[in-house]
Amino acid sequence: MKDILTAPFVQEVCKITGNMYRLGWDERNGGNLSCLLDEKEVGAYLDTSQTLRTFPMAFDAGALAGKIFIVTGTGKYFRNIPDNPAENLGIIRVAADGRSVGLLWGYEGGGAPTSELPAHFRSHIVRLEKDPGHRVVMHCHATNVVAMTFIHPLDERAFTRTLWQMCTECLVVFPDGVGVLPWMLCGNDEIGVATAEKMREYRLVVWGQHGIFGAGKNIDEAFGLIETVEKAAEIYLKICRSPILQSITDEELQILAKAFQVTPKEGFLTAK
Ligand code: 2HA
Ligand code: ZN
Repeated sequence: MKDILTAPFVQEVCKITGNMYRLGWDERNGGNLSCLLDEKEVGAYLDTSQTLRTFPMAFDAGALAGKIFIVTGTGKYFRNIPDNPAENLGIIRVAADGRSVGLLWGYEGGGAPTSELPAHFRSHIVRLEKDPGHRVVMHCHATNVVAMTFIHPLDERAFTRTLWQMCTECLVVFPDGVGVLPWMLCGNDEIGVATAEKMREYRLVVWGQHGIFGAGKNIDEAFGLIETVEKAAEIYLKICRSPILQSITDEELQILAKAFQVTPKEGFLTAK
């Protein structure tokens, strides 16, 4: 068996969570991440038949039965993950009945998976239906995105249009737009259900006055979506109190979509 701490999937999570902390998006225990792993790849590092502990789940994750994920721990700090992955991360497998997860590695010292596991697992289920290559769900408290949810209408079309108008790249990076939920209590299955419902249409879901979720085929993709929205939100906050002399018009956004061969979310741009 190879040393699990040298596994690319552990090192990649360490690297990204450390970066997200340094970006200021994951203060204290803010944020969580889960990544679907390949069983064969994990098998080079761990005996995947060996369950160390079991965590019950309050929802049915049967659609993910047998699947293995690396998941950040509840109450753990992104800041501490790179120096101590074994305490702050866990590798878990969903039980055959979808009602519990078994621990294969990590959460040393009595830890458990993130409190947002319902939002993660329910989002994985929905995104895998859309795209078999889907792997990653990531949540953080991206500062400017959270700030924007205080002063911008939370209507998805309006929110997405504003973001698209802030930087030329935005429409190309997230042509599907951004789903938005109003403030809700977090850490439970209700917000998990609501988030996954949005994930049917969007790979990005903003939680009003809280943060953002991103989903993708890999960590780069999920992170890239979030950092692009965060950049656009930052520009919005810099300019929103100033007279606007010029912006990107819907016609220009249509030209952009055509040039980059992306399909903007239907109805989000005014028809030509
Ligand atoms: O894991 O960010 O939404 C802490 C949180 C809860
Ligand atoms: Zn959060």
